Amino acid sequence: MKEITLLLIKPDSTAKNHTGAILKIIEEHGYIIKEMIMFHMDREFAERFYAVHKGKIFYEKLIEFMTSGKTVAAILQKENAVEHLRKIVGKTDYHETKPETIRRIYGETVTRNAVHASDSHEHAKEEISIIFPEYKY
Ligand code: 3AN
Repeated sequence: MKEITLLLIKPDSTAKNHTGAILKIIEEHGYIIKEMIMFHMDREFAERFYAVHKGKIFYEKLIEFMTSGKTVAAILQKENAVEHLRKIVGKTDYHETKPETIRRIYGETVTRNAVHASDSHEHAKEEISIIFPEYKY
């Protein structure tokens, strides 16, 4: 079944001009880009997006990083998109991920890990509604 999910290209990647290279990988895997924007998250927005992580040891570092530069957000469509995108993105800590994953190629640290991909249908829907409130399914 065709699904949609959310990809974020994080401030480390946009600052290093990796946006195009990452989107090329995405398109070569057969994803359709349904919507896409580039924006600079302010603190309030980042806190809303990462509300589930509030109180965790890495939270402040995460908010500081996500508000440090521009993010590209894209709604992607493909068969089995949620699970497949997580697979090609790789694990949170890029060190632990397989060599051909996006985080292994473009990530620097566990925080500056190049991209975000929704981890479930429920979260994809929630995250899309924060960034693309007008999006019609
Ligand atoms: P993922 O993006 O792999 O689903 P989440 O949702 O658990 O990971 O965490 C959101 C973001 O928080 C990660 N992409 C990463 O930037 C940061 N993060 C998660 N765990 C850690 C950690 N242990 N140390 C530092 N940053 C972390």
